Amino acid sequence: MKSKAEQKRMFRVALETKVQRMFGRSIRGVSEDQIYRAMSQVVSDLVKEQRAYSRELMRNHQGKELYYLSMEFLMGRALGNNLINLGIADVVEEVCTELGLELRELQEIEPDPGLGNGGLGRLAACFMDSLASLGLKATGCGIRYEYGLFQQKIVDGYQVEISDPWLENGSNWEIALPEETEIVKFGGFVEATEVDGRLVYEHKGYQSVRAVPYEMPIMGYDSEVVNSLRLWAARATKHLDMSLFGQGKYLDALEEKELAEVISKVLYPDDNHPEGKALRLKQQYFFVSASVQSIVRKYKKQYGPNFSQFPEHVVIHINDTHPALAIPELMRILIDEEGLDWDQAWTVTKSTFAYTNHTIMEEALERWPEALFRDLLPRLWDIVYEFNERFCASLWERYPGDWDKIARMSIIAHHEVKMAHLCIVGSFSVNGVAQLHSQILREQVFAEFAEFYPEKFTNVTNGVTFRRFLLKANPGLADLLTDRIGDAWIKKPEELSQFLRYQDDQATQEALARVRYDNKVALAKYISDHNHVRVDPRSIFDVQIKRLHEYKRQLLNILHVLHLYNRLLEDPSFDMHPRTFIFGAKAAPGYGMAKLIIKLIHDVAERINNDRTIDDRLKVVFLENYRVSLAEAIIPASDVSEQISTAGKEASGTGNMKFMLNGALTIGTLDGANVEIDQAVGRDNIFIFGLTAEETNQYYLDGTYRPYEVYMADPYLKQVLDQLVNGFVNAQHVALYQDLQHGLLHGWGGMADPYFVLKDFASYRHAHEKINEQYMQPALWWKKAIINIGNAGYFSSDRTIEDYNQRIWKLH
Ligand code: 26W
Repeated sequence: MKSKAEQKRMFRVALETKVQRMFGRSIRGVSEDQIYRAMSQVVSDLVKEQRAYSRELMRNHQGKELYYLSMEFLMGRALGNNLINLGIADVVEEVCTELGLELRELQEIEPDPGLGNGGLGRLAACFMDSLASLGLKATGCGIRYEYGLFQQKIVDGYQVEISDPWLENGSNWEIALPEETEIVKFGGFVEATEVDGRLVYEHKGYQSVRAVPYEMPIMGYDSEVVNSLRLWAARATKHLDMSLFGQGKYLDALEEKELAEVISKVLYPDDNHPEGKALRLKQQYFFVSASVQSIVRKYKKQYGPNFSQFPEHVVIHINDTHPALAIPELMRILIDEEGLDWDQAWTVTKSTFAYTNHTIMEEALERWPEALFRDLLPRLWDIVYEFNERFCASLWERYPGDWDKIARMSIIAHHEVKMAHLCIVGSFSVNGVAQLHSQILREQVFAEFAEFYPEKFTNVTNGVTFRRFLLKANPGLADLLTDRIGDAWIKKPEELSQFLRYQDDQATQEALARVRYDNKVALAKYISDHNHVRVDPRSIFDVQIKRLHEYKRQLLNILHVLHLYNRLLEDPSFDMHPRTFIFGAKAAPGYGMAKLIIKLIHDVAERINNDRTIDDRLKVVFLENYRVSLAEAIIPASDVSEQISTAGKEASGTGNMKFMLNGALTIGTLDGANVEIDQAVGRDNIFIFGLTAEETNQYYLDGTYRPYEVYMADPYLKQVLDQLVNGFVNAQHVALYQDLQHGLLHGWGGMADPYFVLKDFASYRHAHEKINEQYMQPALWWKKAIINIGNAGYFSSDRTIEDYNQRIWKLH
């Protein structure tokens, strides 16, 4: 181990040399952007050295390996994380200071790769961190989108989407591996011929696309294992180009190239709502086919062509149904290319895949039209068809004559392929992401499958990485924890419970309050710079950051804010600690209601923030372009975490865990992982309100919910709903929220207020009154904050990965 002084000297020399070699100038003559580029190169060189070392160690590794297939990996910025994992964060910080630079500012230069929409993509990224930190061999497989999730601009209160060319200036964090290119085939037709008494299938007339892998090394914390995130980029096949060129069809060749490369061009910006477009299906098959081909290739190289051992060396995890085509793709390769018969291939396949479901929202369950599927993937269609025939036959044996049941469970029905059914039948394990969610899967959404395959169904509660969301995002709190309980918590999350000893210790409470205050000052500055609104760091920072979706109920939050404003205006004796409500959310570009709610938040903010009569006691801030790096800045500065989805709808939530870990108190429904947070901290340390999942489900079944009656019976609620349409929130455009209000009160043909905003309003209001009272008692509030931090250990993704490994993957 080198001394710190020596490490500093070496890093400084490496950086100065890199600047000279990249830009032909000395470090004094280059811009901050150039220094960032040089520094990321130096750091990525160190990471790659570690990776080479790790690969040497692993060369003769015979154990099982995990492949985590996901259409989304929302990694966030790499520089800071890698500095922490290399153990040189403070060395580099000091070198920067010597050079008159701010490391924090340099980090801000890195584009935040937004290769995901929300929770599902961020979970995959947390898993990559934990897998490497726990020393488990794993590869993430996904798509190298040229454009990540759109960047959000707010113009006159409306969301405007701007493209996100995150690779524009190149990335130092990836390694191109063109020599490991795979070919993916689309379209065409299948010819079956008999050879030596057995059918041989040949795929003809297809178009092929090259899949080129780019690997991002994933370092763990204090671990020798460096894993990879393998992202596939689509490229035109060369020979096709050349033949057209030869015929003088220059433009046709270019068009061909564009058509191929469009596959990995852009991430679909829909969360919980599938786009039934051919391009999306192409994306799915593209990355899945390339991944499975390369997995099989690597297996054969290491273990030879005997596939009976395949499941002992390989487990493939399917992150929601998006990579489901991996199942028939493995069948195809084993049968068509490796010469196995159906039964042999099926024995291997059904022991290889595990599937996680991430949502019960009906509209999010993927289904592909038969015609589209068949035309684009003719060989896979045959396989899925056969697969379904055999599955239905086994259902028939178990439920003879029950045609309705068989039709409901069938993989292909009404000319659609149901991807969730394909996953359940083709995997050895199916799991939900929180206790309640897994229970709903077993008892409702997939009840008939759980009866047929009881042994497949299980739960693994989500978790988050403490390295990024505490150590990196909140160094003040990390230092305080380490000072009190040592630093074992960084690798052993259960150690956080030691902090519970300090719950009544005044000095610790005050230290925690100071850390929070400093973080709030920093966020207040960000808000002042970006929103031109002054917020008081002594006010309660009450935060809701997540995708905008009706079921997540940002609407409930903003209606309640409007209610507080009414109280401040009308009741001079209304006793309220000053509050700052902070929102961050992107809406899917095609989701009109979500976009209208963003506009509503801005209209309410405009009115409240400009009202001098309320003495700055209430502020509303919408932070533009919510993304991972912004989450890292907001969460450590939050006092209250809003987790207020309609009970039964949020599969888990992971933001809730990040806030708890940083000592914010949750106001939430008994939904998703909130249920388990409630169990962990106890009802005194969380603000629970609203209908339960059982109650909302009962209403859905019996149809007795009457929001209009709730509205008529609650004058506070009636007031805010009336203000939506009487010009109070937007005097210029009085009709803007008429449809929204009508939908809540009467519905639009379907159910009125299907997310129970009105029904839960009163109990939400009361929960907020409790927050107000308790915040004004610091000894009580900070004790609760410590109890939240001390009980957060269970919600580490290290624990989640250990659960997956014990119950499902069985990696050695
Ligand atoms: C194809 C359209 C589409 C896109 C994304 C359908 C469904 C999705 C995801 C399943 C949505 C998602 O991100 N789900 C979230 O997953 C998190 C990680 O498990 C959970 O914490 C969230 O509750 C869940 O909404």
